[in-house]
Parts: sequence; structure tokens; C-alpha cells
Amino acid sequence: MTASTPPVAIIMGSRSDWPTMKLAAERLDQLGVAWEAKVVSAHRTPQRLYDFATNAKAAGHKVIIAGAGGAAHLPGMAASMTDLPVLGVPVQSKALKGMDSLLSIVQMPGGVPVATLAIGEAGAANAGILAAQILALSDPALAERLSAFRAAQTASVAETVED
Ligand code: RP5
Repeated sequence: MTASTPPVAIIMGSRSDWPTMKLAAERLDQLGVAWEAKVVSAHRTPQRLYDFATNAKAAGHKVIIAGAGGAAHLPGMAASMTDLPVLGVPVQSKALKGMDSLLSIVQMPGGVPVATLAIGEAGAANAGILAAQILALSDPALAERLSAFRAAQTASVAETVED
């Protein structure tokens, strides 16, 4: 483990996933959690996936956020090679609007969990928040920042429909 390794690794099957997955990074930035992002494709770069997943824990990562679309095998395959928590984000696909991604990620066999989020940007944003919540269990300062984030979010919701 190295002190400089960000606790959160955001991996995705393609650069085309970044417009969605950057929502996770934005939430982590907001909460003061360091991250790094990599393109790791289960199908196009399987050796890169193997190297990443088998080394992620020793490298010092604590949580993996994995986003993919279509035949979205990346989160499940990453989870099969590490005991770090893996948060799966189904990226919205063109052909099937992300239902393919969702079902590919959520329907894991018993024993190899992937915590599956909503399809698309809401799922990516929530993956960032959830990763922070996991890390906050052992980081009181982050827990306070999360609490402030949630309070500000609540305060921002107007009760009335008029301007
Ligand atoms: C998946 O295929 C990626 O996660 C992406 O969502 C989808 C399409 O990839 P590109 O063809 O845009 O590279 O592997």
C-alpha cells in the first residue's frame, strides 16, 4: 500500500463512459475524497482488467466504482478478483437504454457481490456518494462532510412550486 494511492478507483469499459462516470468523480471531489480513473475493458483489455483487479487492494484502493454499458461484465469480473467493495454503474446504452447494462451488472451469482446503482448519471453520482459513505465508516472528518452535504441537499429542496 502506498500513501499516495487514491482510496477510490473509478474504472470504466470505454472512454465513451466518462461523461456518465465523471458524475461519480464530481461527487467525490465535492466530498473531498481522492480518486483515480482508468479505462479497463473486460472484453477489449482483459489483461489490464486482471492486472488492475488483482492488484487493487495491495495498491491501496479501498473501493472500486466500475461503470460499463451493454454487455457490462466489467464490475462483476472485477469483483471476482478482489474482495474490495465494487459499486457497479450501468451506463445507458444506445440500443437498449441501459437495461442490458443493468441486468448484466445486477444479476451476480451468490457469493460475488456487486452493489448495483441506477442506470446512468444518477447511478454514477450515487456511486460516488456511496463510496464516500463506505470510507466515512473509518474517517470521522469525512463523515462530517457527508452529513453537511446531506443537510445542504435537504435545505436546497423548496417546498413550494412558485419561484
Ligand atoms: C462497453 O461498451 C463500454 O462500457 C461502453 O459502455 C460500451 C460501448 O463502448 P464503445 O464502443 O463506445 O467504446 O464495453
